[in-house]
Amino acid sequence: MSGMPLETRIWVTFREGVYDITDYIKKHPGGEKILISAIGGQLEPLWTMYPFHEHRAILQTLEMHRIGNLALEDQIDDPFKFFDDPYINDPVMHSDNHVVVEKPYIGSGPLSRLGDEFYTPNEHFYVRNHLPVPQIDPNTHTIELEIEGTDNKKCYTLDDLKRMKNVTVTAALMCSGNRREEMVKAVPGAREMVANLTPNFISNAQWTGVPLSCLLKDMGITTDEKKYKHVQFIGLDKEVTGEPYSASIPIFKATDPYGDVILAYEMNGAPLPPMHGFPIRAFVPGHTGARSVKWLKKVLVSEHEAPCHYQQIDYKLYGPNVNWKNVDYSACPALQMVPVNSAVCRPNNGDTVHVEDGCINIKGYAYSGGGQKIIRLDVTSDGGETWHTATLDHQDKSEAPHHWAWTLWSCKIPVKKDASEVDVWCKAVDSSGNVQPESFKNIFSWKGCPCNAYNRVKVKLSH
Ligand SMILES: Nc1nc2c(c(=O)[nH]1)N[C@H]1C(S)=C(S)[C@@H](COP(=O)(O)O)O[C@H]1N2
Ligand SMILES: [Mo]
Repeated sequence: MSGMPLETRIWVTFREGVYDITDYIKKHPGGEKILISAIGGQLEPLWTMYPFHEHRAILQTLEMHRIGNLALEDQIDDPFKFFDDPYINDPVMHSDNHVVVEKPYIGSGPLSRLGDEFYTPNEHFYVRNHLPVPQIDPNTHTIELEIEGTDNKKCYTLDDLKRMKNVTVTAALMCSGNRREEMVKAVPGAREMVANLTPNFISNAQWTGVPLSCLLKDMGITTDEKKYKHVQFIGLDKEVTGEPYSASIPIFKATDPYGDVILAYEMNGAPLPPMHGFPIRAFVPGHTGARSVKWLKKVLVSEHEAPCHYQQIDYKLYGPNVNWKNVDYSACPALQMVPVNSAVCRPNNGDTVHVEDGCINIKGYAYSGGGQKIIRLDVTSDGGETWHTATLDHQDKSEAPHHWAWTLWSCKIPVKKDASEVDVWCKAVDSSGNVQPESFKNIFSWKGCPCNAYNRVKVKLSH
């Protein structure tokens, strides 16, 4: 038709369906990655890499864009059979783990167990992958340091790094989406998210490695640095586009000798396990988990933040009014230091607890980012009418603002004589006086982080 603008429409197929995704692309949570193998083609190779797409909410979204079906002679029984599973070599994790997503692996030790040990055993430490685990030969692996746009480059083997002075840092690591499940449940109409994480996406360990501040100082980058504002970490796991997982932190954190950022090769005294970044990862205490890049290949001192989707789009601080229709990604900062948080580890939601002397026992964890220390943990069993101060059972002795570990706590709280169930809430206070918000409603974020409202568990009582 003359006078009508020519427009390219983008169609893809999935199983027997044909879909027009043109209008959907800008809303796609994974960004334009969807274009790479999808233009006029099948979604199956893309979804072999990102199999969590076969999720009810996503299939429903896809159905809204169906424009027809393939001709019978073009339909294939199992279109997936032509594509190899890129996760085939991923390590097998502990069978007790609570698995939220199989591929890429998102799983953790059971919540009740996590709160039992100050140092989380490596096999129960939570894992949050976005891509297949890369296979790396430690004997030939090198780590590059580079100042962007200059010839100032250094290259180290693992042995080179292990010969340098190392430090051991006691620190928790928490995923940006920890406790997201509660946020999604608490907010009516919240969009279902793919990884609805339970409160066990935090763990605590001893990390050994080389201080990044020393390596940077060797390259002339110190706490006085003015030109370069960010340090990017680039991993070896890659998207279908070939783009590696990357993240960045502000230069002040990287150069600060007290910031304790390390290139870590040991976790709880053992070589870093494959799932946690073997043979070496960046470890950024006090910041959200996403910045501690695993399977580290390169450290890039730059004027810019990492280009990665997980720095630019996900794991950002969005207001409750922001959604996919009105979002301005560049206006919202990346999540770095994380706010004060806590959760009950025992009993779990729905458990039956025995009442002794009119009381029940509760235990859990508390943690605050940015080097803050937990100074108090409050528990209530009557909706906040009366609060009880928990005992801080295990806490690292380092002081704020260089306190990186979680705190384990316990509390004996009274319950009503005739009650058959009780709601237990907990909230932590950190060394800068910050306290968790009461509800998720006013802190809702469409990307599901951070999730730090009071933790609430409902338990049945046996008298
Ligand atoms: N290379 C790489 N680094 C990564 C990730 C990843 O997928 N690839 N995930 C990040 C996220 S979101 C988190 S929460 C932590 C999880 O570290 P862990 O699996 O060792 O607990 O690693 C971060 N570093
Ligand atoms: Mo994460």
